[in-house]
Amino acid sequence: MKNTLKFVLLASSLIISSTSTFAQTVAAPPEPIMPLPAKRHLIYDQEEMRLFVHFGVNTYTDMEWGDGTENPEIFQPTKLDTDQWAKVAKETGFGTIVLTAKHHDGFALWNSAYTDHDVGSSSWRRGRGDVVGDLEVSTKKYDLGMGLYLSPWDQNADVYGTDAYNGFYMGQLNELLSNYGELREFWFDGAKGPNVKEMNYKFETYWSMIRQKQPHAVLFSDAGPDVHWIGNEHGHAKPTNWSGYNMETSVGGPWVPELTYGSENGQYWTPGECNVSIRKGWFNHQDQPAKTTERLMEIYYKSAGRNCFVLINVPPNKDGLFDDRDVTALYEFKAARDKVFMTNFTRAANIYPTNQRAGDDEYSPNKLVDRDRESYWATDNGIKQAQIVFNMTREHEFNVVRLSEPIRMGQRIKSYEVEAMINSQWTVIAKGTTIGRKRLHTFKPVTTQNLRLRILDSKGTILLSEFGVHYDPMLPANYDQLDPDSENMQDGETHLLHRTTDTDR
Ligand code: FUL
Repeated sequence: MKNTLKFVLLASSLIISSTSTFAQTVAAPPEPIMPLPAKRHLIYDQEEMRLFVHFGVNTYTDMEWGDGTENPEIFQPTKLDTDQWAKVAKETGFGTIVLTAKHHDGFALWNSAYTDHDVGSSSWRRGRGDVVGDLEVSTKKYDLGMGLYLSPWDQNADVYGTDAYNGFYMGQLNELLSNYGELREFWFDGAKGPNVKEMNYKFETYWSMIRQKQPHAVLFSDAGPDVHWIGNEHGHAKPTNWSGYNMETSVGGPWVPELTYGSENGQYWTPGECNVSIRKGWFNHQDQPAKTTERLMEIYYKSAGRNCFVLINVPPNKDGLFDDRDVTALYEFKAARDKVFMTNFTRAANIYPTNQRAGDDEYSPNKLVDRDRESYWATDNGIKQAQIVFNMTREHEFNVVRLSEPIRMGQRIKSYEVEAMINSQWTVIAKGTTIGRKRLHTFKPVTTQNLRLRILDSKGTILLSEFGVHYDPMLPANYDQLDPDSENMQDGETHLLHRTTDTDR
């Protein structure tokens, strides 16, 4: 109430004191809507994509899951060059590298005081090798973040299955949290083989420990608390995807709708992360090719383009290097993204909204095309339906629409349609139920000069930060049929959770 009054007074004093030529209205800023992201989420939001690296004894046994009986001596990455990983990651658009410091076999890629199943027990670098330490230096050199995966399931630890394992796990966690600088992500994998001892993990305590030491690390698991698994390993989210979450599942727990769709009324800000490997497996197997640029673009549209963070895995080979095939695929994928998103045909359009917050320039619809995701167009309080017409300077052909909400103010838009003027008729070319950090729609190419965005429902006052249309020359006409998780599938068909196991090798 006080604020409103203050802004009314401010606005009228500006009008009164201004000379008649510049009457500028100043609107009270819109209120954020709960829940809101933390700074660690906003860091990930800036990056959008992170690079996953699966490396360990499986690289040498050609397995996907080891069993903890491996001889550490087999680990011999004689040409290990984490600078190569970091350079490629930086140049191809990734913000952080997340390394499997320990996979399910329990082999530690740093010299851990809690186990002999580690790099310290290999003759590689005379037992002084430290892959985590090398990666810390390289990520700093290339101005990247670092994240770590510490598998809860450990097939080597004798104490696994007893409460003592919680102490063991936290001991290892503490080594990683204390000795390798700032971390941006911690990955808690829910996988566990069949017929394995029951284990009562103390996840809440692990998470408290990370909060104390690494407040900027997002914590990933099926249940969040910061980022949650999207429920498949194809790198595909569903078109409806809220960042709100109530953590209705547990780590390694059963499928619940929330895992896939989030919750419109979720209490916590816990967006989905889509994880996928550039190859079939997570670890390097020489016979597996890298995914094509078309496949990687499809993944991008269905992950980053559906309000998800993206984690793409690249598996180093036995030498400790990324294979040329994967490196080439990453550069081609980057070039394809740049080509599509470099040109936004609405950039120079004349834009006419049905409502602009108190007529204030701060909330002008031109903010939609300024390439700044911080600035946004806003309506007056309580407006939940609005339209914007974009008159482009000439006709353009395009097949991608891009929208973003300013998510530091919460996620709010519930229903919208994008229309193109075709043969003098407004024709719907895309529609959606959520936007969030980024929403990309793909469709058969359309040629028009005039577009209309209709926001049909929102949880609160409308705020939108980006709107663009683009042309992707590689987009296949039958795009949706290529997607096993497309919106055309019945929900029930996608409810069986599947994690990669060794039988997928
Ligand atoms: C799964 C694991 O079982 C795979 O080995 C891999 O680490 C993948 C990212 O998560 O749950």
